[in-house]
Amino acid sequence: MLDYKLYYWDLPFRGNFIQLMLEEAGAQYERHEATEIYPDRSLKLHNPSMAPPYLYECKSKTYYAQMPACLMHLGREYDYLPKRAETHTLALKTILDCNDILVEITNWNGQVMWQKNDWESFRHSRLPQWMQIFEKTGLDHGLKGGEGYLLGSQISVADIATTALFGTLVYSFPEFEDDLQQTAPHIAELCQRIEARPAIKSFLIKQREEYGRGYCGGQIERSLRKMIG
Ligand SMILES: N[C@@H](CCC(=O)N[C@@H](CS)C(=O)NCC(=O)O)C(=O)O
Repeated sequence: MLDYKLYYWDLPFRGNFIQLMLEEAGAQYERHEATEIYPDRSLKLHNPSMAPPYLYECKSKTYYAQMPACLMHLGREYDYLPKRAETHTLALKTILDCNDILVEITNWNGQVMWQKNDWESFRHSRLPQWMQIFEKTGLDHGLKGGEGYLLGSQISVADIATTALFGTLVYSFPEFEDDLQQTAPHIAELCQRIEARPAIKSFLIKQREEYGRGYCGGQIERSLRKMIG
């Protein structure tokens, strides 16, 4: 029986946060084209939303949107939320941090194309600062070489989100591999460890055959590639 339908574009970007969680949890799901909902049906849904990803839960016949809300929902459904108040709140904070980074790296969701000076300042100042935040968070909660997770001894949605962010970034733009390794070595290792989990690994192999190194698509991906290249 089908558990979920995910409506998103043929790209990893925000969709992978949800897809990695669904794969990790062993959920039965289908991926649908975002255009089946967006833009014409968005406002007609019960629980309307502005933009993909949309997640349809079959058992409750409910649509959800906003990537962090979808991921928190799946975290609750599949028991991937930390139990303590601090780490539970930090799980949401981590997903929101990831979503902020997606907004920043795409220059406010592609509203403006990157200019060299702004890009250099983002890549060499702001992005490393974000990486340090993740590294320090992991170290504060017991992440060590080869063991532990971002928020403690158990895997949570925060690890899925961190991997969907940095794992995808490094795969789509191998130029970032050294940046992450130098600035946040424990996060680099964590992403590799999460990507090696059996369900996630086989999903990523298939996805990467299909999409290659595609990231967020459109003019903004071309602008990003121009800056990095
Ligand atoms: N805050 C939303 C952002 C949604 C968003 O920007 N979606 C992109 C794809 S990743 C889109 O298709 N946007 C079209 C639009 O905003 O009209 C979320 O986290 O889900």
